[in-house]
Amino acid sequence: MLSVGIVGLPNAGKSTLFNALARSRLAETAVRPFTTIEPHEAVVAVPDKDLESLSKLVKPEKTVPASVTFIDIAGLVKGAHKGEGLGNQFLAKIREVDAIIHVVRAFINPDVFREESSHDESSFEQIVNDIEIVNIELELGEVSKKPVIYVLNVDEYALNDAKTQSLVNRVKEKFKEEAAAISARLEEELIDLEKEEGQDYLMELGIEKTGLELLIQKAYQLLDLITFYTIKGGEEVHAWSIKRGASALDAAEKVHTDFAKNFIKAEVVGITELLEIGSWKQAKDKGKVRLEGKDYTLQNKDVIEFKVGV
Ligand SMILES: Nc1nc2c(ncn2[C@@H]2O[C@H](COP(=O)(O)OP(=O)(O)OP(=O)(O)O)[C@@H](O)[C@H]2O)c(=O)[nH]1
Ligand SMILES: [Mg+2]
Repeated sequence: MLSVGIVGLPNAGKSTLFNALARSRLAETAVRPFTTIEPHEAVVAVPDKDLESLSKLVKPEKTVPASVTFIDIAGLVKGAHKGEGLGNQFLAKIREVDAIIHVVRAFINPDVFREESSHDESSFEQIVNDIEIVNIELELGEVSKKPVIYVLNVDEYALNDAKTQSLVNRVKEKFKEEAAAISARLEEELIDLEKEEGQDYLMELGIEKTGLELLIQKAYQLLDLITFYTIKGGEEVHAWSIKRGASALDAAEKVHTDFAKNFIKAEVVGITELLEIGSWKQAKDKGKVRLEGKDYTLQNKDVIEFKVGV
């Protein structure tokens, strides 16, 4: 399963973002630094409208979304790799993840303690300074180079600012990695709202995607992942993530090791086509369900039924 570690300086808003992603206040957040001591993990369902549509069409007993594990750790400070602060204990955790979300403080809140706050809290220089402190610790802590998404944690009113957009672009350019602006606190507030209420609220603010949607999308792009679906003869609709370029056999392996061992054929149809036609049976009758062998290269959003021997 895809795992993503959340890193950053103390008080950057890591736990706030983590709670928002988990849609639950699992981690304590506070104005003091080093609030997080023990790492928290949450398994979060990947939002997927196509999966919802597929589930409506198949009406299975169970629908299982693809999932991502997010890990929230203690803030990293200068010297963390040699034991300063708390973060060093958790560098080991970060070594294991597939990708990193690096939260950078770009909100303005004098109540929230900040070390080395030189001038404008959301200036490019301050942001670069903060990022470099953490990056040096990751490097010295021997966290191997892995995909990073820089998340500028901004105040909600600044989300759609030209200034924020420019900061995001400059961070992307400077660090040659993905970057996005999110308001962790705003996202955290969504926990208390019904899904639709939350969507309306975001729309009013001119925000198209939730932080979760945005970050998962970026993580998939960075890790070059695609999605495929299995329907288990109509019993269970399941979404899976897999590396682009994976074969039908790789997919079978992911679903069940026995499937790979006893693989005969894969029945495959693209989800858009299946949804248009309206049922698996009709798709088969119309000859739209293809029979593919082990070497077939999976396409994003393929729906697959494995034919296995015993
Ligand atoms: N104004 C504003 N405050 C925020 C935002 N995000 C987080 N905060 C506040 O900043 C403080 C620190 O947030 P946390 O999520 O606890 O930060 P953390 O990075 O997990 O901190 P440690 O666990 O101590 O390293 C809390 O009081 C949050 O409410 C934001 O987008 N805007
Ligand atoms: Mg925290």
